[in-house]
Amino acid sequence: MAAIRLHGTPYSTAVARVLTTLYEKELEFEFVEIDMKAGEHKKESFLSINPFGQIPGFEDGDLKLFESRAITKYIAQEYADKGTQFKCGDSKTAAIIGVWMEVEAHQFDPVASKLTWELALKPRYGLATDTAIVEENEAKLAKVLDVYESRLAQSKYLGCGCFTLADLHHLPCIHYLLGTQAKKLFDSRPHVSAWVDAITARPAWSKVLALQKQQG
Ligand SMILES: N[C@@H](CCC(=O)N[C@@H](CS)C(=O)NCC(=O)O)C(=O)O
Repeated sequence: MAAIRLHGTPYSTAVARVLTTLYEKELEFEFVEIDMKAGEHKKESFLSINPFGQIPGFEDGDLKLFESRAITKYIAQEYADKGTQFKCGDSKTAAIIGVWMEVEAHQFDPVASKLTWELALKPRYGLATDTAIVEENEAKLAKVLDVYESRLAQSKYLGCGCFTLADLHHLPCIHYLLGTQAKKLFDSRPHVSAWVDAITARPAWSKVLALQKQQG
């Protein structure tokens, strides 16, 4: 059994965030597919990893973790000498990277996740999109992306001049939204658009997409 085990489905945005990090770090790991339709994430064996019954669940030897962003931070620290470094500069730069990780979690994700659900996932499940929710959240996302546009006019990536977790954490929702009408919000902002091109071109992200395809 591999020391690192990631439980989930690669289609989940939270799981894809962790998968991308593992691929960026070039780590060996076992992917344990969780059948959510069968309610496997609510069964005792999985609840011993994540008591909230949500994917991802993560194990590294005796260590059990949940919450995707806490897992990616652990991987980046524990395996600092492997693969992508995810950092540049001094402690002040690290603090700025930290700010943009919080921005992703508290400004971008709540809005992007609602749009992902309404525009990308509901249609897949044959559910009707709520246009009022879409309108409200597209307006909110536009405001968030205006801030990103000014930031990215000064810095190639959000936290600093190199790719870090602050950028990586955005990938799964951005990927879903690029397949929807919300794509226009990214395309219409030149610096945001160049940043989206740079982060979605990462080989680690292609590996996540390949795993999604493989799982059907
Ligand atoms: N904040 C959590 C969110 C985890 C989450 O919402 N997972 C979803 C899939 S993306 C899930 O397990 N949903 C099923 C449920 O809540 O029962 C993280 O980042 O890990």
